[in-house]
Amino acid sequence: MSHATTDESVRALAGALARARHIAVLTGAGVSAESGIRTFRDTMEGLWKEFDPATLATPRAFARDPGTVSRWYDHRRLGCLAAEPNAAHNALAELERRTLARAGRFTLITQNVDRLHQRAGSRSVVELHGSIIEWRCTITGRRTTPPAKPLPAFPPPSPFHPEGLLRPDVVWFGEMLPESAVEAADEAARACDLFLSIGTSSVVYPAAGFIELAHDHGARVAEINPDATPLSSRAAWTIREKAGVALPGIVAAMPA
Ligand code: BV8
Repeated sequence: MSHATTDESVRALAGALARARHIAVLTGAGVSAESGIRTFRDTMEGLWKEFDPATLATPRAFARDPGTVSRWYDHRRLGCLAAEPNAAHNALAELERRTLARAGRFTLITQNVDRLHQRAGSRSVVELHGSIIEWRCTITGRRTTPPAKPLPAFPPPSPFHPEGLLRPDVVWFGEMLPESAVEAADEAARACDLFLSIGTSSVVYPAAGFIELAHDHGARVAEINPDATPLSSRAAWTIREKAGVALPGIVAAMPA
């Protein structure tokens, strides 16, 4: 991997993006950081200092203390609803439009649960870890989109079943990912010729595995992240920049 300067990497990546047959993107919490949504790293250092993962983002935690867990998730849900897509989300939506306009393929795979990609206009969003904006009944599995105000009670009773509760429609640690999302991500990682890994610490699986899968199937990988990750070595380009700075610059550097 060359130690090109950021400008050289941005120009080279912009050229590759303009020519790619199929672009796949994996985003993590770093893409929403500039919208004011704390990343898992921050949240972990923050909230997880008092709590460990097992007390917040697992089915066992919810079963043991549904009030605390649903209160935390409702707090985060309201934060996501109050946030706005940032320049990174908008640049990815623009990149998708340009790729489709030249009959290329574009797949946006996200680990984020905040739905900001969709609000920025991205069309092909594969949500590996579900969505915090929707909640579902613990008995019937039926979904609802609560209004943009605090839930009325904790834990929230389900409107669909007398013994049910509402839980966030996210994938907790230890839970399977939605099969359709895994299939779509797997197909895109195998088929793409260019894979962008943006704003993820690349430690959670199977999500991070799609970076390796794309690389092993001959795609060129670009990593856009201020910090290195355990998968940085797979990247042909590493752009050590914030996503909200790097992505608009890359789109602007693309040949018209
Ligand atoms: C599964 C939704 C299989 C919920 C999330 C041991 C015990 C138990 C499980 C495991 C284990 N070992 C491995 C596992 C599997 C486990 C796992 O991978 N654990 C890790 C911690 C080791 N995975 C699972 O459990 C998955 N399920 O494997 O099931 C199974 C099940 C049943 C039976 C048989 C098999 C489910 C994982 C999904 C968990 N849910 N989110 C919620 O939101 O509360 S994970 C959550 O954290 C995110 O979605 C994301 O995936 C993950 C990491 O977060 P990131 O997005 O990467 O963000 P992070 O904060 O970590 O990093 C931010 C990055 O951005 C940093 O690199 C930073 O430098 C950068 N950054 C910061 N600012 C910017 C920036 N970049 C750009 N611009 C900026 N401005």
